[in-house]
Parts: sequence; structure tokens; C-alpha cells
Amino acid sequence: MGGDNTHSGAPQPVQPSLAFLKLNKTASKQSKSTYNVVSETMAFKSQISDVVNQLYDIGGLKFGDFVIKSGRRSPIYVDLRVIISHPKLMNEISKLMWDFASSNIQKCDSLCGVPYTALPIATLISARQEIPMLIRRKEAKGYGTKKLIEGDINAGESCVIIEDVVTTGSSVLETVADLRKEGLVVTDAIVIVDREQGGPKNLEKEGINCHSVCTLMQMMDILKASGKVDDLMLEKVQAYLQDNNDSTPVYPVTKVNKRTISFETRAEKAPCEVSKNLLQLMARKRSNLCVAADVGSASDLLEIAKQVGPYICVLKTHADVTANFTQDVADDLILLAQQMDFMILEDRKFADIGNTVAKQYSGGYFDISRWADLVTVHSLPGEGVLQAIQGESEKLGAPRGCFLLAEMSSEGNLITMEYIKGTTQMATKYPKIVAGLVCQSLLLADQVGLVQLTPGVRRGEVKEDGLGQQWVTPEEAVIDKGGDVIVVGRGVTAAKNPAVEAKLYRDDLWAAYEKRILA
Ligand code: 5IU
Repeated sequence: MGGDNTHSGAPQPVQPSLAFLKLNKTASKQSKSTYNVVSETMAFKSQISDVVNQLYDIGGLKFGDFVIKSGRRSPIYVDLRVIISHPKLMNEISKLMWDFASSNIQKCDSLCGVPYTALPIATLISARQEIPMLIRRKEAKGYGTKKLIEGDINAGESCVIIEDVVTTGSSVLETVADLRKEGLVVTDAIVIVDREQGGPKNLEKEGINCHSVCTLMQMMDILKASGKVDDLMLEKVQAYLQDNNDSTPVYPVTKVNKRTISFETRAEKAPCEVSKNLLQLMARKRSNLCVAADVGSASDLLEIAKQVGPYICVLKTHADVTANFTQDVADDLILLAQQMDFMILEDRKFADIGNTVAKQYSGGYFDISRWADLVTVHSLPGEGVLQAIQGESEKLGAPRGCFLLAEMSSEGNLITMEYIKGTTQMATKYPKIVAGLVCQSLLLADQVGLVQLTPGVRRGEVKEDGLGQQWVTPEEAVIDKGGDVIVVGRGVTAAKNPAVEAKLYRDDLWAAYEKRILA
């Protein structure tokens, strides 16, 4: 319909569809008496309360300490995937969502559920209301039509998004972006739970009205009233929301998103010479693996470097855990790095005043700036640290860079949203010396030259080390967390054959990166 304008250049009026007429019928609800509106609101309230209680009972709402999709920690986990095993509840939810939101939606020619949880919900609404459905693939097919959107697409027609949970709104925005690319008009999203972390606001900025059946705190109040959570948990969730009320979307739609851009292209745009070189190296060597060589002796360090050298883009050292780490050892490392094409990152985590950091960085026992291409730096003391590193590297005349520490992988760390925000602001102020961020979630998505270094990765069943370290899989680190360079320590160094293990990690991590840039 939309593209068939052969007779005149003027846009054709869009025909009102059956669904539109149906919606207009529901829209007339707005002229009801106040009594009806009040009783309807009360009916909704009791239905919402009933659904929330049932969701809790089937394990869709869990309390504890979780890492959610954005990579952030949360005391509550909303996992509505479980509803597919409870068709009656799923049906109730789909009905409630539609009844709750439809009167406030002007036009709906089609529905699109955000994969995967919302797909069956959208299907139920589609079948009941007789509104056609579209499906957005998470990955374009590798064969045949390579279509991202399945179903009849008529450019100019409207599509309403169906989603289970909205946090920052990034998943909805990804779907919106793909639908809009096809010429569809997307102005509304119906969601079950708003986690109150800026989602509706971010959606509004992109022209989407978010109709959420309930918020996280409303859900908490309902569960408190039924005795399913106590005051302590209520306070924990409240505190969590206060700390995580950032409204910066993780994957902004209108801006550039480095997540899906190749390392080659990002290298071209990197303002920091070291990150440019690193991104080029990664593309050339087809490796995004960094091995953390926290080993006790200089001979072990050199041996590990030799074994993993062919598979890594970066070797991460902690010179202070390696006995006999002399400048000769550093020279041997430099040689290996040149021969095998990798960079050296000393994970020193500088955290003092600039004047002291300058001395710790250049000179002293380790004379780090002489041999390490990169170092890690805490943002805690303020900009003086970056000025110190930049000043020393200028004196040196060799390309040097640092990773600013924005988030940590360890459990119970005290980093807050405010701290992360301050750190990212600092990073953008020093583009020449800051090669990237150490983080657990995609930050500064539009700063394509900034490399994201993500530690806390290990394959296997064990997810923690008993001393606070938390591990995710290689795929989670690259795809869910947006990591570019992935740090693996014991996963490689404690293996029987570090070379074999490094190769396996390299292959998995690179495959995940290739999958990510195709998404
Ligand atoms: N490291 C982390 N988490 C962090 C930061 C650094 O694990 O948040 I900042 C370092 C510590 C260690 C390596 O050198 O990364 C991870 O080693 P394992 O893969 O063995 O846990």
C-alpha cells in the first residue's frame, strides 16, 4: 500500500483499518460516567493485584541478588518467561493489558511482541482482537529473504509494541527502530511491568507512549499487602530504585550504537591513539580475548605469555603479584608482545592524587609507563589522575592509554549510578588518554572509539570464586554486557593447557562478537 504512489507524488491517505474502528469503539469509553470510570479503575486494580500475586506464586517474581540484562545488580528479578507454562494466567494477562491500554491508543493496524517473552502474549491479543501481528527476528536469517520483520508490512500503517517488562526501554527501542526502518508508524507500547528506571521517559523521547499495567513499586505494595514480601525487602527495592533511576537508555536508537559497529570501523573514529591501535589489532588478529596473568613468578608470567600470545589481543598483568618482576622481565614481555602482536595492560588501578600517580606510573620500582601500553585507573580521586597519566605519556613520546574503571564484577561493590555517570563524564573529557572503560554494561554507546573492557568471565558451572568474583559466560559478556575486550584469568591460567584453553575462549568470544555486530 504505502509505496504504491505511482499516480501522484502526494502521500496517499492511510485507510482506517478494522482494528482502528475497533479501537475507536473502545475509545468511546472515555465519555462514560464518573461512576463507571471509578468502578472500572477498581476492577483493574483488583485484576492487577490478582495477576501480580499469581506471578509471584509461579516464580515470575524473585527476590535476592541478581544481575539483570543491562549488567546491573538488582534485589528483584522479574522473569515472565514462566507464564508460558500457565496458559490461563497468560490469557488473563494479555486481556488485562489490552483492556487497560487500548482506550488510550489512537490507532493499531498491527501488533509486535518484543522477542521472546512477549511473543505469546502478543499472539493471544492478536487472535482475540483480530489484529494482525508482526514478528521481529532477533537475528536476520542467514538464508532466503534475510527479513528482519515477518508478517505483512504496509508502510505508513501503525504498529503497537507488546512487551513484558520495561527497564530502560532499550529492548523496546531496538524493536521500534527495526519497525520504523520498514516505514511503520510506532507510537505506543503496552507493557506489563515498568521497572521505574527511566523506561517510559526514554520511550517518550523517541515518540513512544508507554502504557504500563503496573510499576515495580505498585507490585511491591501488592505483594506486601498479601504478606509475600516484608518491610526489609520493600526498603531494599526502594533503595535500589533510588540508586538506579538513571534515564540514559543503554541502547539509544537515534544515536550511534557502537555495539553493532565493527572494530575496524570503530578504529577509524578513535581519538585515542592506543585504542585506535588496539581496535585495529583486534580486527587484524581476530581476537577480543585478554588473558589476566595473575601469576606468582616472573618465569610463570613469561611462560603464560608465550603460550597464550597467539590468541590474545591484550595481556593483563598485575606486576605486584609477580615475584621478581624486574625491568628485564618487562623487556622480555615487550619482545613477546611485538613478536606475537598483543598489547600489555598493567591493571594497576591507580587511585591516588595526580602527583603521586605520576610517580607511581613513571619511575619507582615498576616504572610502568616504560613497558605497559595501557593501565587501569580509578575515577575516584577526580581528573588529576588522568592529567597525571596524560602528562607522563606526553613526556614519554610513546602512545599510552588508560582504562577508566566505571563498574566492577565483584559482588557488593560500592559503585553507584552517580559514580558511573561521573566516570563516563570524565572519560569523555580526556579522549586522547582514555582508551576505554572497565565496565559490566554498555556505557557511552555513542563513543565508538572507547573500548569496553569486561572482566569476570569463565566457562563452566561455577559462577563465583567465594571471594566476591562473579563470572558470566563469554557469550553473555560480549552480547548482553557489550564487552569488546574480554578479560579471562583463571579460566585460562588455571587450565591444564592454557594455550588450548585460550584458543577456545578466543574462538567463542570472537564468534559472539561477530554475532553481535550482525544483530
Ligand atoms: N578484575 C576483575 N573484576 C573487575 C576488575 C578487574 O575481575 O571488576 I576492575 C580483574 C581481576 C583479575 C581478572 O585480574 O580481572 C579476573 O580474573 P579471573 O577471570 O580469574 O576472575
